[in-house]
Amino acid sequence: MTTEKTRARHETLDLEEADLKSIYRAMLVARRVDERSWILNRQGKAAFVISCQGQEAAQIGAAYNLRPGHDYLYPYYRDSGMTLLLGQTPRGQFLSLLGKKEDPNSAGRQMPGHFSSRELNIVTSSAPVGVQYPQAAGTALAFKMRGEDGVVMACGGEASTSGGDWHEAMNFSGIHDLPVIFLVENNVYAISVPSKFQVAGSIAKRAEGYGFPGHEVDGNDVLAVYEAAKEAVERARRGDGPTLIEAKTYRMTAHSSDDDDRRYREREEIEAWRLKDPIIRFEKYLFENGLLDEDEKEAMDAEIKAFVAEASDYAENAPFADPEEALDRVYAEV
Ligand SMILES: Cc1ncc(C[n+]2csc(CCOP(=O)(O)OP(=O)(O)O)c2C)c(N)n1
Ligand SMILES: [Mg+2]
Repeated sequence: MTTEKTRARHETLDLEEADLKSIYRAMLVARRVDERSWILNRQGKAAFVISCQGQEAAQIGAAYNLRPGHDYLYPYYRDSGMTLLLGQTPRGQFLSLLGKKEDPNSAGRQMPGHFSSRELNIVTSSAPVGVQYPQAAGTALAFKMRGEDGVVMACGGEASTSGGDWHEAMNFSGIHDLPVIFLVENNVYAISVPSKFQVAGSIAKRAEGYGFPGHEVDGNDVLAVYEAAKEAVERARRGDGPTLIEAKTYRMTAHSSDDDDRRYREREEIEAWRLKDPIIRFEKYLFENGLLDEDEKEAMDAEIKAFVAEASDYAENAPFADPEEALDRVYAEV
């Protein structure tokens, strides 16, 4: 009893110091890549940016439970933190951002945010919000029919749960006890529409109606998200079926670089959420538990900033695709 009380939170989750450092590092890499992307946009080099800032804990806490290349991920456009954790690189993200030939997602054909990797089992998203959910259910059904222990994670924003695709996927997954985890990153806005005008009631509680567990977690607390996702992934791997996780978080930037959020939300609201910044919060936990100090933090950040800058320079200098290649891999035959 006493020992249980004095154990730190991460110890009760079987996370070791190295895990915590990897998680922290992944959150910081995601943030620095994102910040750099906005600079490239303001310099007129990147046409469009869509950000993960504020959602790093939700993304990395959840994805830390996946086995890259074995499990499947159906990310949505904000999940750069998640895809970086699973093995995509800052260089690849900048190549995609700038539409270069070497872009690993689509060789410069898709908008940024359409993460895709055959090796890592990351399936590209389609333009309509929410269609990833039935696709993810289909992949989970394949795992089940083949008797394999892979799991599928499908992600989206809260507004993606207002569409019919979400219901169909939830219902089908519930009927067939599929090994799928639905992660809803509830960041309060759907472009300019606040969630009170987009979502009726609780998203997490809807899971009960489909016959499987739903959990609402503090999406800015990386350990809370990790814990919920760990349980969900274990449950799916055991063959016990789906789980819905609603991670309550906040979109710290405008919807995209084409959006002016000053028209629909107060600066004070953003400032209040900045105090709950998931990275600063996790840093505090690491400091308090003697797992990180100022010097180590500074050194890690400097190292990350340097290699992010290097990745961005590489992408800037990389060639665009040749015009003759424009239709390659778009049609089976031209
Ligand atoms: C079916 C459909 N409707 C509308 C859009 C336009 N659209 C793109 S992103 C977006 C907001 C989605 O909000 P949410 O799901 O909360 O994700 P967030 O951007 O907040 O992370 C909308 C309405 C779309 N792509 N697809
Ligand atoms: Mg949203």
